[in-house]
Amino acid sequence: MNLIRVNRPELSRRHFIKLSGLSSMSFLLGGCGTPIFEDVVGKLSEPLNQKLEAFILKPQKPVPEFSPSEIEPEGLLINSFRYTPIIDPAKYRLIIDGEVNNPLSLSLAEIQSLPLTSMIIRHVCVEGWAAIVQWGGVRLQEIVALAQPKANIRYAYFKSADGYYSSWDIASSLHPQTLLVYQKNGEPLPVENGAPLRLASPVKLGYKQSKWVTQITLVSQLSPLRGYWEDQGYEWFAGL
Ligand SMILES: Nc1nc2c(c(=O)[nH]1)N[C@H]1C(S)=C(S)[C@@H](COP(=O)(O)O)O[C@H]1N2
Ligand SMILES: [Mo]
Repeated sequence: MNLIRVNRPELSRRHFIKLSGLSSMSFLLGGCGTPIFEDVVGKLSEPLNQKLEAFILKPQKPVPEFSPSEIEPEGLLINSFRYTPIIDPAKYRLIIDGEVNNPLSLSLAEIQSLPLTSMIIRHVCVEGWAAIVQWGGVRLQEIVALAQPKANIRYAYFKSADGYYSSWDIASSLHPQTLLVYQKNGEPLPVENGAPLRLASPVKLGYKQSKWVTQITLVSQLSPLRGYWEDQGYEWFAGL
């Protein structure tokens, strides 16, 4: 496996682009000639690359966020289908593999050296509750670009330490507010909420927001297994 070491303490954008060997933009332009973007941005009438260029230069519409006073500190209920896995942060690695040129195995320190993004969004669980939460972490698009995905990737699989799994369309995965987070409401992410690293995004329902993520696999095809709840009849796209 061709591992890269992310430089500490700081990985600048420029360095990041150099490391990944291509800019995120060229990656997107090269990687998006696939129907999944039609699913998300509507039927493409213009030539594909022109449309995609516009799509990237005017990135996916940001979801409006809430103000700090609207955070509901007690609102986020713990919802785990099984046990809470205890992960030693010092030994933790996030694997990024699949149809990529540069498979990665990142430590928590490496992930935390990437630019920190914070957002206040509503978490919505299909079981009938919601909560406004502040999340802090790294944009998933940064990490995906570091792995240098092949041009045909269309889906991301997320594997969790408790046996949970889910899959996302690539457009939602690359949304600027789709984060891998290690902070909740300004504090280190509690273990029950998915520490050391979980997904958080305002574009998907709660069951898509995998906790204790240990592996992200980028693929061009979905396998018959699409997600823990999804395989029991819950909607796969589960957009908000
Ligand atoms: N690994 C894992 N991730 C998971 C779950 C789970 O059981 N295991 N539950 C999902 C569901 S249904 C919801 S609503 C949210 C709940 O997140 P929370 O427990 O931090 O509130 O996590 C999602 N991610
Ligand atoms: Mo949920």
